[in-house]
Amino acid sequence: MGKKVIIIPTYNEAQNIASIIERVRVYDKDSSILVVDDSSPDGTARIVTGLMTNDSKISLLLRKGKEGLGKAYLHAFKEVLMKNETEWIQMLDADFSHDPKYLPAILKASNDADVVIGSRYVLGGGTSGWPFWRRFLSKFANFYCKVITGMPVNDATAGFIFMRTRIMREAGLDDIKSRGHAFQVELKYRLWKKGARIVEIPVVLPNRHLGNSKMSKGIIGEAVWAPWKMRLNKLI
Ligand SMILES: Nc1nc2c(ncn2[C@@H]2O[C@H](COP(=O)(O)OP(=O)(O)OP(=O)(O)O)[C@@H](O)[C@H]2O)c(=O)[nH]1
Ligand SMILES: [Mg+2]
Repeated sequence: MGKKVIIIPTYNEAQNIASIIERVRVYDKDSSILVVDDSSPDGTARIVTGLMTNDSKISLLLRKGKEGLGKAYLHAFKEVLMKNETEWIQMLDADFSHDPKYLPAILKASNDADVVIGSRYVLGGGTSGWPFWRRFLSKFANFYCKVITGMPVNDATAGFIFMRTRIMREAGLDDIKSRGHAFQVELKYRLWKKGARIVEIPVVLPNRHLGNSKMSKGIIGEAVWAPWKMRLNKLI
């Protein structure tokens, strides 16, 4: 297998970033790790710079200010794809929702796939410690997405994704305008439309360990409209 890069977007994850990277290294010793930080006021980037002195495969993409998860990822994708040496990209949240213990299973599943999703909504997957409203919202959003887009993915809003860069290059990802959960849907949708073989493996997502949620009414509203926008823009 060629080179892999694990991208970790951060906004105010000073309490999590060192320990999540440490846990990634338990399961994956060789991948590069790229932290994309939107100039978190809590000094997340400073911690990453410190970690870089001991692990030469860690790097930091420091952005000017908070622009949302989607923009941060697109910026990071661009940097990685530009260099043309990476075969796979893994997306991973800093807040311990995406447990690195699943990385070996994801890698195994990638043999016959272009996209591997760590999925809550396949047999054996789920959430733990999520409040009722959050579980409801997530399940509803995924059902809704599947019906409107016709994409055969059970967890379209998942952010725990492993993708082949070859197919990412073809998918016109720079045109994605969505920023929050809708970003995750549109990303998968564009890859699927380019013929990506998508595999879902079960993962259990706990609620974030420490720090504050960035979930907002705006992000939910955007997710409600996103599948329709995709349809109107003739993406569907
Ligand atoms: N660079 C960057 N990272 C972000 C931004 N918003 C969120 N993130 C990071 O993206 C990941 C997912 O964001 P979360 O805040 O956990 O969003 P969520 O999982 O929907 O909600 P909670 O787990 O309830 O907080 C985390 O690692 C965040 O630090 C942003 O605007 N810029
Ligand atoms: Mg989270």
